Amino acid sequence: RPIGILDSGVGGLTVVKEVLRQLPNERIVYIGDSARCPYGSRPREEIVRFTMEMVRFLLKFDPKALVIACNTATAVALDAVRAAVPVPVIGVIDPGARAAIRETAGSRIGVIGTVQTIESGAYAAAIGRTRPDLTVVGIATPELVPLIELGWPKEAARPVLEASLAPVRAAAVDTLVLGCTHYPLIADWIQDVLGDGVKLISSATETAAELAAVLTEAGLLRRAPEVPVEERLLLFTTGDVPGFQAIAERWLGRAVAIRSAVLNPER
Ligand code: DGN
Repeated sequence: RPIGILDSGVGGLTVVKEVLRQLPNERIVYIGDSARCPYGSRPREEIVRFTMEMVRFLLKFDPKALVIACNTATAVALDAVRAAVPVPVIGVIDPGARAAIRETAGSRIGVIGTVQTIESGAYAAAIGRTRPDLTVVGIATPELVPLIELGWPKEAARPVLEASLAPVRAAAVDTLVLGCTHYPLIADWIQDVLGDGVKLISSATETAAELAAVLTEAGLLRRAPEVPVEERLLLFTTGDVPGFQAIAERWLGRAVAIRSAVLNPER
């Protein structure tokens, strides 16, 4: 049985890459809802509905676990998904919060993400549960998702990045959580703008580690010999296939086939 992974678009590929690396025997089915991306500024009810449509799509592959590789969907819909499916469901916010706590050297952690992720206060809550002494500064940077989805070149993106990240600079944080799974795709551009004094945190590594722990605990880890990536990775998008493929191949560093998916509200 595969692991089902979902995102509003290409961002969850940052988690896919880590799962491929940490769990080399597992099969993955991925769906990115690029046709309706970004989710981050949509009403909560709509995010839950769209997320459940992706969950139903993935359930047809009989997954043994689901990963919500989208901060927005994790912040808004994690509980609804957990209540609806009979398999373990892993989100990206608790793993990202843990990584930030481990890495921070000072007392101020920044989080950038979509409007819904920041407004939900989910990172502040997750960090505050173990480290109430830390200050968490949340800054919504929704402008970054469309430029990543559309594969903008660095020169065009630079002025947008400068403007979006100005409040992060002003907040004087030593650690910054990339609280949107799209952002690691441009982590080096973000680091360029902020300088080396700010440590960037992606939840992908920690999320894959949590998935490994959950599967091990449940006795569901696949022990079979390693399978070539082409045979264990099934990627679907609801949007433009060539655009998705270009980003996927650049990020995963290999040729991949992309399939087109239609999400149905009923089934
Ligand atoms: N990749 C998604 C996230 O982590 O929040 C969001 C992108 C979006 O839909 N705006």
